[in-house]
Amino acid sequence: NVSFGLNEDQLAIQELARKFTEDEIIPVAAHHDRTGEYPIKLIRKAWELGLVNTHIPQAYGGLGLGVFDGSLVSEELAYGCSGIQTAIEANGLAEAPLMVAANDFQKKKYLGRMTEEPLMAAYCVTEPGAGSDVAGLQTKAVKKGDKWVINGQKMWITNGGHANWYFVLAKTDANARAGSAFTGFIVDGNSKGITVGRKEQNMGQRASDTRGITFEDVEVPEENVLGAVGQGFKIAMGAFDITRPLVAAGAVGLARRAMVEATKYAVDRKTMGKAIIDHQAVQFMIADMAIGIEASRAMVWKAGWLKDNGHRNTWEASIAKALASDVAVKSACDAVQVFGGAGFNTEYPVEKLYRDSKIFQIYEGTSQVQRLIIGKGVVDRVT
Ligand code: CO8
Ligand code: FAD
Repeated sequence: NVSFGLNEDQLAIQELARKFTEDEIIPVAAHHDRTGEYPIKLIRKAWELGLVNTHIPQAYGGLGLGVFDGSLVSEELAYGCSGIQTAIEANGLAEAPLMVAANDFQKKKYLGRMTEEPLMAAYCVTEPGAGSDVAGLQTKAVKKGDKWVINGQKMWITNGGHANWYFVLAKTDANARAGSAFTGFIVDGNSKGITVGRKEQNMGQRASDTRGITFEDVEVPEENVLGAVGQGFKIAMGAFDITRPLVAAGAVGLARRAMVEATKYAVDRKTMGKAIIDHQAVQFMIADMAIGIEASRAMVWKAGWLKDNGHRNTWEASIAKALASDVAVKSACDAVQVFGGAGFNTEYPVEKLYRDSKIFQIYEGTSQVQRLIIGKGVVDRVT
């Protein structure tokens, strides 16, 4: 039952996202990039249209879309601005551990409220001292009476300044191996002892809100433990099986925008008696963008299809993420090249794409981390 043809529902959600991008995101993208203003009005509009929290099951008030369908939305939103897309879709990342491991009570309480009002949530794994090395996290949770007490510092947390609740990964057993040393908690944003840091000034995706978050003796009730004590590392990793294809889809959207902008400019701009698109050296840069976009979208769809059909997709999700990120960075870089001097200038759209693209090789697991997973998967498959 493999098909590359989208059904009517998929075409409809893709069209909805495309129209929202054209009408709402593109006109204000440069403003949010320049000012770093959090796009809260836009997020509310997207929420009303059903473009936020797309994968919350219908039982909890959501649309219940799978990873494949979600990837159609991510690509379209990122075409307009991947910073705004990240702000919108970081909710999906925070919700993913709940999709993996929450019980009915937790889903009703924390996923349900996301569909009742336009709230934000955040996924807190990375720390100042450990990002790639999740096993090296230092945040600790200790059981005291009927409560857990969390202490530690998280860093680079998307939506950190706007979150109604956080998914927090903390160490609960200092002596166990990674797979059983950590526990995942849902932490209410208004809990005593949480300090939200300043909004970080990033190179790109400047509409998105990135912060450090400190947890000092933050009490969390037992009912907010996700899955079982000791299962947190696997829950946090399982969440990436859902979200890495979606982040990759965002990278595809950015690359597609770079290709479209570069093509329009190259058709228009003339040198040495012809449009620069007719210089093969220029046209080949654009051809390479198309190759990368088509190949990475196909890989995103495969990784999403596998997940939606109940198969383990960790390996394919990493391939999609690694490939699409590299394609986005190269396409944006070459788009600047196609624009020449104008590509280096803030009046034209491609310098923003170039700055925005870089983070795709870093967040949700760096390109090196993806290759660790891919390499290990190759060895497992071959030997
Ligand atoms: N599912 C279930 N279990 C898993 C998975 C998985 N996908 N992956 C690993 N495990 C299990 C293993 O089987 C193992 O189990 P056991 O101990 O029983 O054998 C256990 O977990 C430990 O696994 P590893 O031995 O492979 O663990 P390592 O310590 O070697 O670490 C990695 C592996 C791959 C290096 C891991 O630490 C990693 O992925 N690091 C990168 C972290 C990362 O991606 N961070 C991203 C943070 S979020 C972010 O950046 C958000 C950006 C904003 C996005 C907004 C959305 C649009
Ligand atoms: P490090 O892990 O210190 O890596 C530094 C360099 O060493 C990288 O090039 C890396 O690839 C390389 N490296 C490390 N280990 C290895 C190895 N074993 N083999 C080969 N190379 C290696 N985190 C969250 O939890 N939630 C969020 O919402 C979130 N949002 C983010 C938003 C932004 C804008 C940014 C910048 C980061 C965000 N992050 C978030 C954190 C992000 O996931 C980490 O920055 C990323 O995983 C890398 O971790 P690090 O910064 O500690 O780099």
